[in-house]
Amino acid sequence: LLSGHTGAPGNTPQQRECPQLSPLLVGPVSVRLSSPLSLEEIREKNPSVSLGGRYRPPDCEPRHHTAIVVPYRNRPAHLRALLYHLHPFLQRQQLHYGIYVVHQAGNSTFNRAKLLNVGVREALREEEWSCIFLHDVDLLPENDHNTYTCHPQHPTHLSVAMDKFRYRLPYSQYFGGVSAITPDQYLRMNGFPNQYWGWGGEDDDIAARVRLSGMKIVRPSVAVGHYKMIKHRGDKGNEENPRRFDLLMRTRRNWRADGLNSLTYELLSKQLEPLYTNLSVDIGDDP
Ligand code: UDH
Ligand code: NGS
Repeated sequence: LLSGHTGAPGNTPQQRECPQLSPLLVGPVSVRLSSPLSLEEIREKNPSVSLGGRYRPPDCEPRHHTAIVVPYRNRPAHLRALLYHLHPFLQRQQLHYGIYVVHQAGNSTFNRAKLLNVGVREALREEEWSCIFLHDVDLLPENDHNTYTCHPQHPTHLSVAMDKFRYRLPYSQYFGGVSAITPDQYLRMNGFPNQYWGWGGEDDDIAARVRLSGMKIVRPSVAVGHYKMIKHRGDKGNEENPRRFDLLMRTRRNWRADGLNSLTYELLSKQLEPLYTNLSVDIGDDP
């Protein structure tokens, strides 16, 4: 009786699948680098977003289930700008999505890749996301044809044309900013390194893992992959990591041993905020 019925009881039975190309897309948009609104006002502008920053298109069955994972500490104004911009952007793409902010608790040296590992694991604990986005808090997509979905075989790098790099790749293997993987791809590359404390190199390590595990990086066109970065200074607690070059020379030897299979952390809290899920986590410190 229930087979084939995907909606919850009481919903209109058996909705039509969303179209391949959303009719709501507008193409290039101009982006505000700071949100004029408070979190409360952003919430009021996004009445269809449910607790924890989740959303499903109201009148079609979504083809894609995307979790956005944001590594985070002490950037409240950037987070507001991102939420202000990203919620409507993702809704225009007719995705089922959720936004997870992974907050590094305490004052230990920042570790972006380890926070991303935590975010992926915790997001997958909650829902069967088909695609996971790794999203810096200060990057705002400028064209909604840059779809927040995954390639079935290969990890995707989305932020191919950032304003600060004069709208092109800074170097051909660049994988920083915004990228995306499926759960299978994530397992295959043993996740991300846990050992990059401080700024730099972790994104290059992740790109190397993609190749070492037999995959390649796919990208949208430069015309569509435009991002604005909110300008800021280097963060306290995220100084340049002097060990990054040594670590990068060892990726080939280390990637099978350091990653998802060696990840340890303590989840301090999980808060379902109106516009995002806040994971506060103790990831330890640079040994
Ligand atoms: N992040 C935080 N808080 C921090 C540090 C980093 O939230 O204190 C997150 C945030 O999502 C950010 C991402 O980690 O977008 C990457 O941070 P980043 O400082 O490596 O990169 P970003 O592109 O800045 O924001 C680069 C300018 C600093 C370069 C200095 C080294 N020469
Ligand atoms: C490379 C870094 C990457 C960084 C990229 C862009 O040199 O982590 O620059 O940096 N790799 C190493 O340091 C080994 S940016 O211009 O955004 O500051 O993402």
